[in-house]
Amino acid sequence: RERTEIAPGAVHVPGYLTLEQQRELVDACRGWASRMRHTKLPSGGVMSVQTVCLGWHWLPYRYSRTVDDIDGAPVEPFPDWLGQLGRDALATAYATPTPYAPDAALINFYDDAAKMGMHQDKEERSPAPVVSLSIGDTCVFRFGNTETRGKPYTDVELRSGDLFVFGGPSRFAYHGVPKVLAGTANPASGLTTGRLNLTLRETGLT
Ligand code: MD3
Ligand code: FE
Repeated sequence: RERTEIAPGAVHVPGYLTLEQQRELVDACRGWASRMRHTKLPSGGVMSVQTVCLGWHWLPYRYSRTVDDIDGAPVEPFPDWLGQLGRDALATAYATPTPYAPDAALINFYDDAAKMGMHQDKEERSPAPVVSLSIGDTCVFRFGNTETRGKPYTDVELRSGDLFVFGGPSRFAYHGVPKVLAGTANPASGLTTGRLNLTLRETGLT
């Protein structure tokens, strides 16, 4: 199948998920959706994306076993089937079996207006890759460099069913989502509007 390495360790696999797998993931995410929140930033801002976490709760800028910034409830468990999907995704992207034991998922929902600014993901204590799965509306994903928030960067469209893996030298690159392309979702994906992104991570925490 098609695999594009946009930078060392950063591999895009278009159409990785079947429509049936996309619908199953959307259904699972609907079960967690009542816990989706706009994360508050220490700057006083609020993220436009809505997020729910599994396994470990991410808050700026650490992980917790409890939803410390909302109600202190225990974080939802990270299901085994999602770890299996992550291992299959990594093996497909890197075209070689690679040990992978993700213990956290961040599930982000983007409405038409949501964006994510350029940032690095540095809260994990493991060098393992991040697996990203996209469903629903197409977005413009911006993949930058490890030195600065700005140029040089590469813009890539992520469509429903696409897999992206970020490992090796790409693991700590700046990245963001400057735009969601409204109205591009295929209803057969399970989403009629908006974009879902699941990222699987090894936190390296105990
Ligand atoms: C590159 N999410 O949750 S996925 C995030 O589409 C995040 O919701 C975006 O950035 C989204 O932190 C982008 C692609 C992605 C995720 C994690 C990465 C790219 C990454 C970690 C390191 C390098
Ligand atoms: Fe990120």
